[in-house]
Amino acid sequence: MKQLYTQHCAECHGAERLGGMGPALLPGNLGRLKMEEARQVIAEGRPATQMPGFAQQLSAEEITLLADLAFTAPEEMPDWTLEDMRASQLVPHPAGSLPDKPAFEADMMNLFIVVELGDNHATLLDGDRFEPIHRFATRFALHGGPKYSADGRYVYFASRDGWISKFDIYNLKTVAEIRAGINTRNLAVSPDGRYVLVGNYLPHSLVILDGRNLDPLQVIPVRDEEGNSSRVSAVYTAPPRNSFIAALKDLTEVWEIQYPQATDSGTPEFSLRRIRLDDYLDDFFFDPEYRHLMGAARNAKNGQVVDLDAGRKVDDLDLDGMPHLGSGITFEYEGRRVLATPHLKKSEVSVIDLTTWKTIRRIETLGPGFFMRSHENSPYAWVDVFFGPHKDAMHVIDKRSLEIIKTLRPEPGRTAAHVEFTRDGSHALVSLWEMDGALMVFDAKTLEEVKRLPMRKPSGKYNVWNKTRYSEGTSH
Ligand code: DHE
Repeated sequence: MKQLYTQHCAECHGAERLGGMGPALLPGNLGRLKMEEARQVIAEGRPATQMPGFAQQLSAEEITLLADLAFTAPEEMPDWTLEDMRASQLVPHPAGSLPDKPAFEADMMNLFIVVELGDNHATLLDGDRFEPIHRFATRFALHGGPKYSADGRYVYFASRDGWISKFDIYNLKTVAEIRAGINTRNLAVSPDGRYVLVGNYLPHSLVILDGRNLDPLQVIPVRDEEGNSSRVSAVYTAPPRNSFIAALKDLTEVWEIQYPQATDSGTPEFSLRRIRLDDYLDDFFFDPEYRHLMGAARNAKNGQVVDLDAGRKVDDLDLDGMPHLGSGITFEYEGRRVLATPHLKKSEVSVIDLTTWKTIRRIETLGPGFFMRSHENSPYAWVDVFFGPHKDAMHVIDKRSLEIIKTLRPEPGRTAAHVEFTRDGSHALVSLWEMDGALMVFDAKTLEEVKRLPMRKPSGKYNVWNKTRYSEGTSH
């Protein structure tokens, strides 16, 4: 098998499967690619990429062997050092070299980035007219929400392969890129744009980049005091705390990484604070003050609430259905603030009181969901049904009654998923999550579809205003 790989694949995917011109062929790097799809890609190639088909050269058995390899973990944990990162770095437009004015006219705060997973592109969309402004190539298999700089000028993307890209929206150009890991979870950007934190599965590390040209500043190996290492589940920025928070998959700790203040000079010093817990805290949400984390471990029965100031767990949480991070929203319900989240393994939306930490409602859905969204100006929250026979359904929940008031089926039989509102909350944008899919625009009051733009498997979409203002109805 090794010989087959070396002969046919290594030139583009790297001798150790860590990637090169083509993506890394390691478990986890290939997104939701299934075994059967992997076989098909090897046999027939991947349209719109350099990946050729090998059906003429390889037998079905050999194709299966190679596909198997892509789902097999490497024997030794590969490393990815600061030197490797530096060698990968591309800075076609160094900070300060491009005009500080937008090259086009639009409400710069009502733009959307729409990620099109189908052919690894992103579309910049005018959120007033619902017209594309620009479409550009991204790295393979982006995952997690792209993050904006506070002024909305730059957007940072992370790919599962570890590529971090910085795109200048004013000038419609990718200005810097670096490979910060071999298998990356996501990134976070400090509100002042000075630092980018990247969380990796492979190697077990956190990487701090300079926000300007993505120069790598520091690698933090993720280990406990006994030397046990861990994958990073996700990293987030916590603006009021001047820190990043990292969720760890294999250690019962949460990490807070404090960055230096803007007035500091010289080499920046990042301090690491370990919050030790009794159980794993894989996925979590912040409360609006960024004081508490609420999370569930992937295998645990109960979630836990962690007080970041006190540095300890303060309560248990009835959260057992595996929420997908980035899907929780908060809103006022009967005078109290609640959190609502769908689950990847349960057909329900949980609504949790953020004062008592009790689950106050379980809203039954037609299947497990991935993404939930709302907006301050809308009485409704939208949640998809990503899995199962009802993947074409999108529930609309009234935030005042916590009842599903309508179930939309924009294209029967085809996946409808991931919602994001316009800046003013007047419209909700939904993905028809298919190769020959579309971005569907709904009037958020009448719930009628008003426009459809063809797109290649559009996944997440991100409104500049809602993201940079930390709207309560969207992911941060
Ligand atoms: Fe995601 C966000 C974890 C599978 C699409 N996903 C996130 C975040 C985490 C996460 C921690 C928040 C990071 C952020 O936004 O910065 N996702 C996981 C998993 O652990 C899981 C279940 C397994 C895995 O393979 O990683 C998983 N996610 C998926 C998918 O299969 C999806 C549907 C398709 C894909 O891209 O691979 C998917 N995840 C997304 C998207 C976001 C995301 C589109 C950003 C949501 C947002 O609106 O902010």
